[in-house]
Amino acid sequence: MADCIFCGIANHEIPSDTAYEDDKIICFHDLEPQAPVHVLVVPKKHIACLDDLKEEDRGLIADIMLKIPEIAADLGLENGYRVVINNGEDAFQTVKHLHFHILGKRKMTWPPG
Ligand code: D5M
Repeated sequence: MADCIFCGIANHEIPSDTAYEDDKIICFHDLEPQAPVHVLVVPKKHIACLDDLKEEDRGLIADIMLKIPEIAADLGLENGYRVVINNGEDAFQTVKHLHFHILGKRKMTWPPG
């Protein structure tokens, strides 16, 4: 989608520090890391947020969920990690292209801010 930063990264028009990539998914290090390890797992298909998911996206979302532990293991997150989706305005979603944050290598707190 034009003017979408994450579509630009997925299309290799915008550079990123890529940690993993396949034909459907790209994972890259966050520009504003909130933990010693902070990557974003992004479907290459433009989906703005969870509310826009369609039945046809079921396999894609399953692929992402199954890929996350593999990426976490590759990043050395053997002590655990947090996976976050900021969905919509109240959740402070700033990039309107669905993405899964993986944060690790520090103790997390609960509840989140
Ligand atoms: O999180 C959006 C996240 O995206 C936020 O942590 C900054 C990150 N970001 C924004 N632009 C880039 C680029 N170009 N590379 C890497 N990371 C980026 P949200 O859940 O929408 O608040």
